[in-house]
Amino acid sequence: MAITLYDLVGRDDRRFSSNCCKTVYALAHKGLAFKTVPTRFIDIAEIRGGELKTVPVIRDGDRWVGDSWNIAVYLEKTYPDEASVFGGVGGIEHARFVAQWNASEIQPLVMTMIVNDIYQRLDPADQPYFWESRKKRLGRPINEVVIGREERLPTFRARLEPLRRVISDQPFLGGADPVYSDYLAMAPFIWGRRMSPFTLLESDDPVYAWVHRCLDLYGGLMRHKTDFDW
Ligand SMILES: N[C@@H](CCC(=O)N[C@@H](CS)C(=O)NCC(=O)O)C(=O)O
Repeated sequence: MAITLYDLVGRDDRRFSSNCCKTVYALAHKGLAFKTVPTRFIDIAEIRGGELKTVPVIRDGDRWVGDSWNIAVYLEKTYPDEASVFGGVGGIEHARFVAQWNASEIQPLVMTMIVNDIYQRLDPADQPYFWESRKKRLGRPINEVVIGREERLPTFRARLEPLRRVISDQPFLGGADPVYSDYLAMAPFIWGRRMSPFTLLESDDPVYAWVHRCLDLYGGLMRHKTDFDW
């Protein structure tokens, strides 16, 4: 039976969650059949009686797993005969580093640049919740948070330097083939391209070429007709 993924959705079926896309990649990497349930922020409380507060969430038969990292680990343990999403023994420790680098250096900075664009592309029923919750989280109204984003771009691009150096020498962080670290590092770019016209990368940046290599994976699974073209 196919695995079910509760996948965050905005307007026009934009599947924009930086965390859900990690799970989509992990499922595709393992070649597992899955179907998605488009889920707005306001729908999350209805998943399993409100027990799970964030997406992604998967249901695999009678097993429910929440949190993108837990899901990747679950899939790796439950489906050991399929391709290793972490690239084999030891890969999980490396992926942990990439996850933390992304969570501390990259994701929050991208948020300050695109949060208002996200708001504009949400289902209208989600907008009041998003506005208030992000205002509380970020300490200011989100239209103020994005002010000065052009000035923050050089800092953002400089923070990509460790990634840039590695993927200039090899196609993926995993080497010749992608691994979960690639999907972790890709997540902010999928988020950005899906919700924001703000160009995070120049087309001559090696990171741009890597982003497009990752977008081409699994038959272009992560390309969507509504994506911004950068
Ligand atoms: N650590 C979690 C974080 C998940 C997370 O924050 N998901 C967001 C969507 S990307 C969410 O569901 N937010 C719910 C909310 O803000 O109410 C994971 O990686 O799965």
